[in-house]
Amino acid sequence: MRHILKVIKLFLFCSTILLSTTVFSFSNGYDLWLKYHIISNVELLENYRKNLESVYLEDGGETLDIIRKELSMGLGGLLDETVSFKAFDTAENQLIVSKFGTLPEVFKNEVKMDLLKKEGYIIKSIKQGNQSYVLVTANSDLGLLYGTFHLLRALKMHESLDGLDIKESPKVDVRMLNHWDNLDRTIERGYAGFSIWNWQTLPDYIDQRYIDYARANASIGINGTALTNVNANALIITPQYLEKVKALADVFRPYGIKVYLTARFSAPMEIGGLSTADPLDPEVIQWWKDKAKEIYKSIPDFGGFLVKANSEGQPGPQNYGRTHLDGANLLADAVAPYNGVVMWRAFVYSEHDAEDRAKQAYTEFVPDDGKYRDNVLIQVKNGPIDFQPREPFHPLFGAMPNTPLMMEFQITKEYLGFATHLVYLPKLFEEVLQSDTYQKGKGSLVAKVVDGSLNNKKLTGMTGVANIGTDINWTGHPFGQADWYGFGRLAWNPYMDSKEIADEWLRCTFGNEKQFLEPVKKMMMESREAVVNYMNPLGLHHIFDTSHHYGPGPWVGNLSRPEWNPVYYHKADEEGIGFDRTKTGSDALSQYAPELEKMYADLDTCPEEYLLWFHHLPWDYKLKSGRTLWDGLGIKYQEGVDQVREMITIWENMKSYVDSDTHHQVSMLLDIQLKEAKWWRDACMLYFQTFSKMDFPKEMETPENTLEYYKSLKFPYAPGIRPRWD
Ligand code: BDP
Repeated sequence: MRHILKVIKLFLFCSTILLSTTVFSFSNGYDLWLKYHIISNVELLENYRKNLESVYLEDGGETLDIIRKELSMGLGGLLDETVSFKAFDTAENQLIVSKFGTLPEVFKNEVKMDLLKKEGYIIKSIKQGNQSYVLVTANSDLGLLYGTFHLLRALKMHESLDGLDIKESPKVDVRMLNHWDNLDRTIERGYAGFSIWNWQTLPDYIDQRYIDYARANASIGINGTALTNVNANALIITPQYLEKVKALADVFRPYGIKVYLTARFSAPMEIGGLSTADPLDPEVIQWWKDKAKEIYKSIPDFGGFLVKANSEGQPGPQNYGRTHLDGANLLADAVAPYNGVVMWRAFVYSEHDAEDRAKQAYTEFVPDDGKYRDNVLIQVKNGPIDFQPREPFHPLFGAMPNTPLMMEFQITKEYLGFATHLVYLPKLFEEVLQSDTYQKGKGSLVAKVVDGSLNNKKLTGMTGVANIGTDINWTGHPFGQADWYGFGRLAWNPYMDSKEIADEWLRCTFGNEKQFLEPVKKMMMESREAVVNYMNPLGLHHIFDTSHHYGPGPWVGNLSRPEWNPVYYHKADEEGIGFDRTKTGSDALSQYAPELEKMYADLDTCPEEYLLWFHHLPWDYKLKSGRTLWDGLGIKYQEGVDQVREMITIWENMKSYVDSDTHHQVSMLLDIQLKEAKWWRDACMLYFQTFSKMDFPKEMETPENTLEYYKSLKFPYAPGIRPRWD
């Protein structure tokens, strides 16, 4: 009877598949890449059902319960069957999920657990007699959870169960998100609603979002979260808030996620009643030790502190004539007894320093290389300025062999079109990670610095400034989810190919239809170059309108701090445009390895995408194409606009593959992107024309408005504006 019912069910399912084109439902996007729809390939479905008749899952604590739930939901949904959890059974094809220690004896010789890190796992298909098994094993519960997510992903991607032989360990230890969330729930540089942390109802009310957040992060291997803005508020480490933080830490723990907090350097004064925050003052030292003790008492696995000090108005050790080293080691000593770490940010520059902003972090940090405590990670942004559409890698990555350096990427799109532009960021992340520092000769990739392999580092980390908010789909733009996803995957393995990540994300989020996957992947992969072209081509940078960074503002030159003015960065004048960072200019190039310095300094070998980053050149300078720099600039801006048009065409053709609401949503966003790409092209080219005094190249469309019009645009309520620091 059961068999007949199964056949009827299968028949009905097949007819639905045959009668309709596959339309993928993104629905409202809340479920991210973790939706479990029935496998659409009928043959494969039958194969999976046959091979996964039941599940043997070892018993255990909370993480094992989470695995059970995920498998019920995942296998249940994908196979459209109720999952049967059973004891180990030699008469059935089973999925075995068990730590190596508790693995049924018959499997112990099948796997080699050596070299598997605590969070690693093995997935293997095994034949024993007439039965076939799929084995997920690890040394820890968390490894099993990661392995389970991997297996479910493989099924969603229609991978074969035959011959599975996967061994995975994360290459980076700390894989975290930084939330720039304020206690009033606004988010600095957040474009997807308000903060998901509801401090008012915590600790008593546990929003389902916290659990779903943890699950989503665990599914991509993220194991840490800094809950609060780097422009920190000391209140977060008062007892009133720590109780709330503890509630979140309790939710995240079984998902393997540790909580970190931003420490305001002046906290001993603001909330501790001391008269100083001098890092060498005995009372201050004791205060931080006591604070750490208090935190670890309620959150025993507290990750540690993230600190922005003496940067953009934040307090720090230099207020007391001390150094970053003094500050970082002070906090490191406080958390060391509990295995906590300190992430000390290298994003520092000062208005009192006339040196090129791109050089200042190096000047501050390199002299102390090797002097930081073992539990300090210096957290370095990917580029020397500030999360621009394209920057060369930060010179610190090639210059501090004796200190662990943590990569900081920005997932939220402060400088890449907010949550309205489709820009696939893993492509940018990959470009940075694959850059060669030449620190130990050719092949000294940034990825090798980050994963510690270049200089044999024990502690490693990668962080991403989150793009998550209360929007129903978490990230505002449906494709913003791919950036969160891709960040997690690259933090796990910084050598992954961004195209492969796009493929995974699309298959897990939308489905496996080839006619959909290929064009949409192409659209994602090209989107990064498009934004560079229509915002900051040929090495231009930081020409955004001031404060909110929404849209172009290359004309801004009236801000009190020189390095907050776009004119500081493009240096356009009657002669030409660009920032001379060679020996004749700021000499920032000398902070890179000699091989790179030579390559970038020489106009014949400097890649054109970094031309104006390193050189100030005349408007009639001849590009490789034979055209003048001025023409080339216009052509690039135009190319960016055309690339967005192409994205629109691709998406238009995808109508039959995506549910109509999501399709429409993305279409509207792409239209905004096109409008803003033109805005960038027209505003920048009209402004630069006031210096070049040359006609636009024939390839460029005529600007839609006047320069005065673009200059008059004001956006006092643009989202994500930083709170005033004074
Ligand atoms: C800049 C942002 C600012 C941040 C700062 C940082 O404009 O809001 O506070 O970076 O990273 O990109 O500290």
